[in-house]
Amino acid sequence: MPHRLVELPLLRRLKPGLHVYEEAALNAEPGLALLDEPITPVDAFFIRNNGELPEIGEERDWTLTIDGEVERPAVWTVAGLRQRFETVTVTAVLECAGNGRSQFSPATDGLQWRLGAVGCARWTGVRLADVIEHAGPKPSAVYTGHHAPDRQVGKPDKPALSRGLPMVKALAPETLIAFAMNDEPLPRLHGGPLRIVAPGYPGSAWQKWLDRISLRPFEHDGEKMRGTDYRLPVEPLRPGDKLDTADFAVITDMPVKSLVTTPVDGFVARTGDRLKVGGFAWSGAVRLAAVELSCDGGESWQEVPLQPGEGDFAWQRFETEVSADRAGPFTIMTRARDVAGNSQPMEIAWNPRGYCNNQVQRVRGAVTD
Ligand SMILES: Nc1nc2c(c(=O)[nH]1)N[C@H]1C(S)=C(S)[C@@H](COP(=O)(O)O)O[C@H]1N2
Ligand SMILES: [Mo]
Repeated sequence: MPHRLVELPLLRRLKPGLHVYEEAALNAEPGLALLDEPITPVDAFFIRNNGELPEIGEERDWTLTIDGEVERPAVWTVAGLRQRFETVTVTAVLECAGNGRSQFSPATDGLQWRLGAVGCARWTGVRLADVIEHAGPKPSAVYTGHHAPDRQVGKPDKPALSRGLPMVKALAPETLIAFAMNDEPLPRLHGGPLRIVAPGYPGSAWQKWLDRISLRPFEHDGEKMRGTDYRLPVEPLRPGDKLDTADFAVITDMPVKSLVTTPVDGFVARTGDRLKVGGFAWSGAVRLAAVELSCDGGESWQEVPLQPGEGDFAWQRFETEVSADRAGPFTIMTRARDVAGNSQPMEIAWNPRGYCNNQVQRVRGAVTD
């Protein structure tokens, strides 16, 4: 039976509010109103698959192998990991590198995500660093390679995705092998029994259904790690420019960004109303400095207080009111800035695969008399 016939009803039951893409692989995202919570509920969290959902048996039969450039290769069960290593919880934003790709002009190949391929959850597991240290990494190890049993649609011998992390991120205290999401066992759709959690890195680095970690003596070259996959040009490129993959670098820390989750596009307010504006801001590695809001097309910006987040990798809430004082179209924009001075651009620099769109969002509505 084609996988999709089984997967689609499951997704509709577990995540009824999501928009499902017409694709062979199962991909779905929520409307922004569903993201109006500090911790994104599982039933509102986007789903991204590069291949078919794998058959996953019982959790007690799941094993994770660590091998490659290590002194002591090992095979772990989920229970074994829990028993041997400290359990930690990290609240972190998970965002697909292709989130917002539909806004690129000219359009690029790839899933035409709107702005909902992002969420913030509590991830619980063991530190990837502890598991690596236990295996005794050799000095030759510079990168991890992550493996999972999912395969490209209709190609049972081709892995769907096998990405990895530079050693410095693999050993960072926030990077986990997670077995729980929002205090529930990690759902199968989100990679249960085990997935990588790499806070601040693009979703592609968060390998789902993790069953093998191989330490590599060079940048991992697994599926979707090569060519221009999940890479940005080092120097800006224009549409039509000749591509040399030597001039591309793997996306690591995601850029600073903000998202208005209330109101949403198409809102209607009455003149004289005080309109509640709320949303979130986040940034991959560099801490947030501020969020500003503009209701006059970017002529003037006003700083909006940021509420504290649940740790360094969670998104931070902002909430304010604006007055709808004149009838007509009304556009709300927010712009986040990090402590290094990077701001969201009004228009994103085009790149050939449509990654990392953090351009200022326009929420368009109307004010009526
Ligand atoms: N095994 C496996 N892991 C994967 C993927 C995949 O296709 N296969 N997709 C990646 C991408 S591109 C993203 S954005 C995130 C999405 O995680 P989610 O489906 O839990 O939201 O998973 C990542 N991990
Ligand atoms: Mo992704």
